[in-house]
Amino acid sequence: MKKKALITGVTGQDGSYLVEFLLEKGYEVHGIKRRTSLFNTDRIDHIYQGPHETDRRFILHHGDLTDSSSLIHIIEKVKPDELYNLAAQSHVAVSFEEPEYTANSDALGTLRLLEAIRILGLTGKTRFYQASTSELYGMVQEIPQSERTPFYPRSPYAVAKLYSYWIVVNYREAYSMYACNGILFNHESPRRGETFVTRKITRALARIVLGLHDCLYLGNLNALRDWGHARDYVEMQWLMLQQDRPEDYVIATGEQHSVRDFVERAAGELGITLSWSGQGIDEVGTVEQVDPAKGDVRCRPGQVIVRVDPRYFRPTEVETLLGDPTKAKNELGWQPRTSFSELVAEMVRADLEEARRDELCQGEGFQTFNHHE
Ligand code: NDP
Ligand code: GDR
Repeated sequence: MKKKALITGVTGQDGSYLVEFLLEKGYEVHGIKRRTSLFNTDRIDHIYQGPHETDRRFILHHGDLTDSSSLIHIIEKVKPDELYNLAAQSHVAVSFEEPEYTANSDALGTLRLLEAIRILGLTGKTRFYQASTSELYGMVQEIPQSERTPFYPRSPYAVAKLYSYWIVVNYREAYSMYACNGILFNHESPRRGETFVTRKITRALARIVLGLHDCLYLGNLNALRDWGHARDYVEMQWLMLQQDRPEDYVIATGEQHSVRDFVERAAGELGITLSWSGQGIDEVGTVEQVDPAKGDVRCRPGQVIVRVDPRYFRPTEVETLLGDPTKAKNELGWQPRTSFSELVAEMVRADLEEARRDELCQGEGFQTFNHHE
């Protein structure tokens, strides 16, 4: 019998890599996608199987974390062996603007799924993975952060995720469910949403190099993050559900870089050496040198291509995150495969390709749109 997995957030960055991974492992994969007025399946279109195909192993259902009835119906129909809860309003800055919706989906959504499993009598069958986050550490209490580090959330997003973390622990203890938290540190890829800082940087710089855009506006350049590759991290999500006992694990690289480092590295990939001047909100990044060996770079030395815009500052910031993945290394055999420089290079390559496509379209008289929020 094929194992069945159900993924919430299947249209997101992690969801798309996890589907690929589970299909490769021979699973029948079900995904919950929410209704939107435009298609939201860009990241999974390459593996989509239409309702009229035979032997479908990837099936999508309409549902929403804020709607218990949809969740109960889908879980009853699928009766999954494994349920991965990846859906969330996942943008920290947006959670300050939409705190109630964030709590509804990111906190109560998890409760709804756990209750559905319980109501349907599946506590002994369905293993549950919760997408917990390094944002739980917020104002960090120790460096690096491990499974034993106390939490101090600093955003409505992180507070909602804190509820989910504890309700998973509670259902595990109260009902003997196989339920666990993956406390994942930031992970990125060419499929990262365009408004998270890494993708915003690689996308904007690729366009600046081709002369399609002038300047990249960022918030806190000093924030420190532990960035890994999403493709590596989804494998750990699966492994956490294959153990004898359910436990919570930190997944991180154990290496830290600032937002400024990320900008410099991405610029370097594109053939630009940047220099920084000014302080605080007046800090700017200027093109110092252009490497002709990198091909067609259309910026010139002296051009300011990075500026700080306080609109991207958060009311409460998480200044520094650095994970200690020792437990996952010892118990799950975790070893990140992609280095920081490989991650940046892969993202830059993909965004340069996209920018070139836009350039071609513009050359043919088509309009392209370019949001950098
Ligand atoms: P994305 O933002 O790329 O994807 C989020 C997914 O959730 C999308 O499929 C989105 O649908 C869906 N979604 C949002 N709201 C609802 C809702 N109310 N009902 C149903 N589906 C909904 O996130 P990532 O893939 O990057 O992250 C996956 C999970 O891991 C998230 O829970 C995130 O909070 C958490 N996390 C992420 C980390 C990271 O660095 N990426 C680190 C630690 C935790 P749509 O496509 O329609 O928007
Ligand atoms: P984060 O990711 O908040 O860590 O949450 P994000 O990429 O949004 O921010 C990382 C850091 O960069 C700083 N920053 C900016 N951020 C954005 N988005 N835009 C900017 O212009 C900008 N300038 C500076 C931020 O202030 C922050 O310090 C991500 C999400 O995927 C969460 O869902 C997940 O839980 C955590 O990672 C781990």
